[in-house]
Amino acid sequence: MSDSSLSKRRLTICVVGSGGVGKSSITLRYLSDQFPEFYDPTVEESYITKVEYGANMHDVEIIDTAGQEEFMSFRDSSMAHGDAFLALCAINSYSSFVELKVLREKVIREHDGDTDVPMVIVANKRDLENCRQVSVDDLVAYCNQINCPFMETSAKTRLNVCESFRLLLDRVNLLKQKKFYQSIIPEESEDYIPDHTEKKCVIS
Ligand SMILES: Nc1nc2c(ncn2[C@@H]2O[C@H](COP(=O)(O)OP(=O)(O)OP(=O)(O)O)[C@@H](O)[C@H]2O)c(=O)[nH]1
Ligand SMILES: [Mg+2]
Repeated sequence: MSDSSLSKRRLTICVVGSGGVGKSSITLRYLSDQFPEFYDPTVEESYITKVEYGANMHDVEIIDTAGQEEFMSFRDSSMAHGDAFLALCAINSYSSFVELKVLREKVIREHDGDTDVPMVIVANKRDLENCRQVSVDDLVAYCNQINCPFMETSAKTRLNVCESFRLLLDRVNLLKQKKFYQSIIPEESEDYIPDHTEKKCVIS
């Protein structure tokens, strides 16, 4: 896969979702392979890292946003500046799934109605299967409806943590290519070849 459509400038990834779904845990697991058992609500944390993608290293900023109500103003300003979004819910919390849908709409509004803003839906805490409230069917139906890939993860066991960030970079790359081709070949043109290769969803 070509990495040429990942921009040379820094890519900003926002990790969003309601309070306690595991945004900080998945970020720390990805960046330093740590898992904090305790819960310390985040105001906002930002990390700069380099990520290998394709043949090159890319500068990436990861913003671990707030989920708690009292810190929402920080989150909203970060959402407006994010290039790509890991949108989390936790499989043991149906309300976090409902909140995720609201958050996605908010991200789209912040990006001038662009439904192609790069996003991966992440259903975290997969290790808590016995307490599951969000079914795979619910997730598949929603992600097919919004044409967005998803993964089930566990920050605790490491399941699919790196893979979900990687999937988001793939998504950034794919959507940039799509926008580029749409800009040079209008959809009504007979030469336009729709991309049917997009993955609709990914099940762990
Ligand atoms: N069992 C299990 N617990 C998890 C997992 N991910 C996070 N947790 C726990 O869930 C709690 C909240 O995790 P955080 O990562 O702080 O959640 P957050 O989304 O950053 O919360 P806010 O910053 O308040 O929005 C902590 O006690 C974590 O240890 C997971 O995959 N499995
Ligand atoms: Mg946090």
